[in-house]
Amino acid sequence: MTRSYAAAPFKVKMVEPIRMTTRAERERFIAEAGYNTFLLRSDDVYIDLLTDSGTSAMSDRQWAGMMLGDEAYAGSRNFYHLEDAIQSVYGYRYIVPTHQGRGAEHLISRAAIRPGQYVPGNMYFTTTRLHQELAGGIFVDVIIDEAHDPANLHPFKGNVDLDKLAALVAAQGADNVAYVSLAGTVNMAGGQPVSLANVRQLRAFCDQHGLKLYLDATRLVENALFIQEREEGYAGKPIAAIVREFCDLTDGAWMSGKKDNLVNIGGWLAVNDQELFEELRNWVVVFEGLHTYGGLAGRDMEAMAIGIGESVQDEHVRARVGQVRYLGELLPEWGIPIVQPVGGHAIFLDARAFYPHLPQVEFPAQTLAAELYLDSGIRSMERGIASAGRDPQTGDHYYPKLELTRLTIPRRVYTQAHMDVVAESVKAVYDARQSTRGLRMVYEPKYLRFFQARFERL
Ligand code: P61
Repeated sequence: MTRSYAAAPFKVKMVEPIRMTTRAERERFIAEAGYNTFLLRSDDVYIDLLTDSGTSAMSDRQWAGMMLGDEAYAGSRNFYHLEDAIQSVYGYRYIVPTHQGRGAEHLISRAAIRPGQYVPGNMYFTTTRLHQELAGGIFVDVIIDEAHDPANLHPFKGNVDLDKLAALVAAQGADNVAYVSLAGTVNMAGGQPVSLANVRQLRAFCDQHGLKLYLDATRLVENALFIQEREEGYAGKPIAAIVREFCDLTDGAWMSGKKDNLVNIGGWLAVNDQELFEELRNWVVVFEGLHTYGGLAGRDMEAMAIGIGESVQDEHVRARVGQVRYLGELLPEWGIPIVQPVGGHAIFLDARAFYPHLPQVEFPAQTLAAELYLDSGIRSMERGIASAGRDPQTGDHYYPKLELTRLTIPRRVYTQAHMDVVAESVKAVYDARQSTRGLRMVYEPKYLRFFQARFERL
């Protein structure tokens, strides 16, 4: 038997207590939170798998870097460290810091989309698509069909379907396509990777049609591990080399530093085109802050610069994805339906298969997140119909094929024993599935509704 869980390449120096609550307390907390795990207080959560965003544990070197913050309004030395780190790891020429990923998405969408243009992408992400739509773009999903099937074992379920892309370009004309929006890995598909062969084909297609290819690099180092493990010719290649090869095939990237880059806050944009850079650098001072801090403190830029270096170390990525996989291997043994193959940052429970008696309009994935919290105080996140929101053109719900509940693993935070506890709780909720009732939405915000929506039990 091969063991997939590589021991973490660190030891623990500081701890943060967490607290277990009683079932009676949790009944009250989740009702007060409108059955929405985003509305729980973190003090009332036992194991917090809401997200891996901004929840990583920083290293001692990163904390030391926090003490070296140069908090000058302009020209902070930490900005230059960050610029060096991004240029040397990701390879892009021009860098714009932002307060987090969506700040970068806002700027690139504004600069690169003309109202009415199409934006093809390998599955939507909530904030990415919203910024594309707010800039007047029309998002079109061009991911391969396999990505929409939780049980399909395709090794690169994040790949773009070139035929779908070609059909869009043929129908609308390349001039009406703003750019190709490529994410590696694909969050909403289950943290699924894109192969380098696919990016190479995509690059050739874009060159042929004069299209730009922009990358969401938020979890690219995890994508690089899958390439190392699964793609022919990459077995011995370091993660850093794979990341660089991937980026070199694209025209620019936006980043939520809160994931791969191992910081609690931060993001960036990076492009190779000088004219576009000048436009982005102009917009950043309007919405984020001066172009040498972009809404971040100097200390945050320093921590991110150091985090970028740590994030591409092979042992780190192997242990990180290995821990996710460890949890992913426990659940199917009990017949629990999850998205396969297991992705880079999370286990996604297939709520449709979990609760076949609940129609999608009764929010099965939201229900499952609430039930897990009730059982054990574990916090997860809905990634189904509530997250998908509404079509701005028709006003109707989007009905995503995937109705998932995400157990997201923060980097360098929890132990293998925590993963065992999570698995046992999922099993307990699974065993009680037949008597579980759904939810109805009683409060719905206009944008990114899932963050603040409220529900009641049916
Ligand atoms: C997450 F429920 N992700 O997964 P920002 N691109 C990608 C992301 O995963 C991402 C951003 C851009 C989060 C936080 C979050 O619907 C939600 O730094 C692939 O969060 O602005 C963020 O980066 C945006 C949770 C975001 C959500 C949107 O948990």
